[in-house]
Amino acid sequence: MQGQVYRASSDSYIVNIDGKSVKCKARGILKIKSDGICVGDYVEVDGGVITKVLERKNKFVRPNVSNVDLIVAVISPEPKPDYYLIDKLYLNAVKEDVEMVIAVNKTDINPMLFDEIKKEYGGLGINVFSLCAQTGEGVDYLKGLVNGKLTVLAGQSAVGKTSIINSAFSLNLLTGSVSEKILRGKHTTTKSEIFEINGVRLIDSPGFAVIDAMVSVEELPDCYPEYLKVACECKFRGCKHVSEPDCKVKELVKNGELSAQRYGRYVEIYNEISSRRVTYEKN
Ligand SMILES: Nc1nc2c(ncn2[C@@H]2O[C@H](COP(=O)(O)OP(=O)(O)OP(=O)(O)O)[C@@H](O)[C@H]2O)c(=O)[nH]1
Ligand SMILES: [Mg+2]
Ligand SMILES: [Zn+2]
Repeated sequence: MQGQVYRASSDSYIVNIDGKSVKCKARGILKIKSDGICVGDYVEVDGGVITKVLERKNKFVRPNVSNVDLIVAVISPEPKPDYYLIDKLYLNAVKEDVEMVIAVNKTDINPMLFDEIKKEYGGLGINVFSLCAQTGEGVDYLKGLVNGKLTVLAGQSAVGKTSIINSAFSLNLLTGSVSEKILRGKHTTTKSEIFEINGVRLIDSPGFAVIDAMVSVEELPDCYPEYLKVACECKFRGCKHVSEPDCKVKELVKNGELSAQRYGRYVEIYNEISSRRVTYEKN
């Protein structure tokens, strides 16, 4: 029999087989493998034991899920958005060829954040929309958007991922609080899980504060659609838009046509990946 993993813990799995939740164990060898079994995996089940993970169409490390059709990056005014995190989430989505949209939650706290995010990411063709899990505003729009697509809500802790799922499905899952003192979220959700009602399938996932860019230095520039579009006008083929002369990207950043902030983060991510590669080579 085949099914899809809806929930995974260290020694057992909930597999959806023909619409029914079946508690399964897994073959030892599958658990030891570094990429193991994750939520979203299609698996072969034999007598309550997962014997095989079928080929994945995509796979992410943060959040640790596979076979998704859409990523909803959830951000909020409190905790403040971490633009590096959004950039990296997006470049991983581009790398895995999965669509990403941005949901700006908690509009009751600061309705202005939406405009800021729209300005930074809307031009890339990313759908940016606002939402308020507290009042339910925008939740129906989200449900329409994700209909028929396995969708993961991803982002920092305490931005309201679980609250959105509670609002969308009238559930009462445990939510955390935004730490008053430092406005940094505590980690409330500890495991990814697929929730499904009437064809809408949302994955709740644990918040994260850091995320690895799953790309090499060579691949990085191509994961920025706005740079890819103009790279043919750079003097050098394969220009990385960092230290090369006569670079179109740098020119457009300078004259304000491309975001200087996003470019600054690009260079940081570029340096981060470059130094990571050196470390790998040393080991
Ligand atoms: N004011 C306001 N608070 C919200 C809204 N959505 C969520 N919150 C609050 O934000 C806090 C964190 O919400 P969670 O849903 O637990 O956040 P999370 O993203 O699931 O966090 P992790 O599970 O730790 O990753 C809770 O106190 C929620 O009540 C909103 O739209 N407005
Ligand atoms: Mg949560
Ligand atoms: Zn260039």
